[in-house]
Amino acid sequence: MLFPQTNPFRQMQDLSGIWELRFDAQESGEAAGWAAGFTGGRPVAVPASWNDQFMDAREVFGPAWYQTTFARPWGWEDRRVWLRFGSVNYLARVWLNGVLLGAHEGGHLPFALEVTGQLHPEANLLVVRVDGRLTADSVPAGNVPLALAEATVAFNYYPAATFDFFPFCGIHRPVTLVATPLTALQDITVTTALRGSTGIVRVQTTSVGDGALHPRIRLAGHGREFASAVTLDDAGTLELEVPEAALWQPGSPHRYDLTVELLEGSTPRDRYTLPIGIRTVAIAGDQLLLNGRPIMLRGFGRHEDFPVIGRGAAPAVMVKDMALLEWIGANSFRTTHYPYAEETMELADRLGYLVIAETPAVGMYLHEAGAEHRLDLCRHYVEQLIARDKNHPSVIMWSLANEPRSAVPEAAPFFRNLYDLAKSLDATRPVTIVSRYGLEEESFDFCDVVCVNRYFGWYTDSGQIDVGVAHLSAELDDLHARYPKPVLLSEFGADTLAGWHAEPGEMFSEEYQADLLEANIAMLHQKPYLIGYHVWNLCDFKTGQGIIRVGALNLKGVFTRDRRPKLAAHRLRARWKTSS
Ligand code: BDP
Repeated sequence: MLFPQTNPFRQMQDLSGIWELRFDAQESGEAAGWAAGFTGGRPVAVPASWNDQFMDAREVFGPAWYQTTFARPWGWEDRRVWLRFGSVNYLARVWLNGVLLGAHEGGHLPFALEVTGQLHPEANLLVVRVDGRLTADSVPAGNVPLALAEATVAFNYYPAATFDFFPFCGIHRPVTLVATPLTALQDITVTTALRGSTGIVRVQTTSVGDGALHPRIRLAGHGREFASAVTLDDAGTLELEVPEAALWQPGSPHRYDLTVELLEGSTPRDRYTLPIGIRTVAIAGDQLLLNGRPIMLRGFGRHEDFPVIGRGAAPAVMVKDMALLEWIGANSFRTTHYPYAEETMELADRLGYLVIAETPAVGMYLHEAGAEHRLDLCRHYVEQLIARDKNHPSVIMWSLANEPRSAVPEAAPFFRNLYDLAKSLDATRPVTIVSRYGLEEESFDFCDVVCVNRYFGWYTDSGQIDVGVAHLSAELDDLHARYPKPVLLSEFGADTLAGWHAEPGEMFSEEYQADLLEANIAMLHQKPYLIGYHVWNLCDFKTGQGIIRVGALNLKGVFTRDRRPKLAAHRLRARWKTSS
């Protein structure tokens, strides 16, 4: 479903605010009729994780029941109406006025439930049951026996997870009531190409309702307007040309407004305006090309994570993180380890950051029961992620997974399946997985880019930056020899306690982190096949409790959790603001 927008044909109402929440430890809520409304709720903010809003709920993962009431907006009685959830982590079941509307599995991706004709003029009761308990066959998984998760004792977290971040849960992104005409645009797919200096914009649309309506497009921007589109095929693909196109790229992220109208004769019945960027992405030999020119990615892995709100969408934090990227001179980030809020993707488009968009398949292990469900879910994530983010010029690559436990024969066919699916849905972008294994990652045989996470000088070669750099250098060369493709160092870094100093640097000091990053970057710039590097992490972030996580935090941020720079941030800035 298209991201909600307001214009003379479309309206929306944001249901964010203070809702009511009741935990259901006995799982008796459904039998007790809570779906039709419950008493004894406590106030809770939506969107936000519930875990840090209370003193008694940090390690409560559900089930929990949310409810709120709303009136039908004026004039909506003859409209097609949807309830759209930006994301709910992890399982959601939704009732409107006591009637079950639907269910959804998986955090971080939106879902919409149609409620046309079901709204009362005044009081409507919306109830959502959220279950954040992860299981062995959920993706990501939780509560996996240690041996199966291939975790070491050091990575044995409470609460148990197969990944290194806190398993926040709740209604994490806005809940929106959306109204469209009965016959409405349902989806728009835009791809762009270049013929010399002429931009080629191709647009496909789908609609719901009366099939007799037809789409018309126009493009406006940079003082010009383009309306003469040609129809390319039976599927109704429209194409228009933009001579001397202003291209989208970091530093000058030019965009055009693409307006799609659904016409009855010549009368518009629906309209949607999408800001688009004209740009191309390609792999050529060992290089990543943006608009035909090699580009080097410098940036970060990140998290949606902030005190109190947990993983909840917070526009001020999104804007702040973009400001940090700008200040430090980064040009890219990966949406580690799940799709980020749609508002963040829009900011990346607007401000000109290159994004590797990742599915929620983090830390997945593949050799146990539940394989079929896991594959179905991962396919669903790939489909939903591409459907959601395909029109963002900022997205230059799809990452199918982060650090799957892929040293098993099932792994390569599993990821081949997902790779083929991603390519069939979007032939315009490279597809990859991010590996902890390197040479043994058989999926690199077919992935377009080799992405590895490496912690020499930290988990191995601890305290010895130079030894770690030499090991990484040799390993990258081996990797490229085995898989002759572009290589991205997708994570490297060191935990660092802000305010802790040592000269010469030693582990956990600000000097050590700064020196480790600098020494690695100097080496990386000598590798002709390297298309970039992402420091782990932009900011410190919350994890489960464990002996390697002081204060239940991963401290590899170059900024603290409250976004203050460590020494490494200043050093990166000095490097990135003056060179590439
Ligand atoms: C990598 C993971 C990342 C962790 C990081 C670390 O991809 O999620 O947070 O290690 O240990 O393996 O800091």
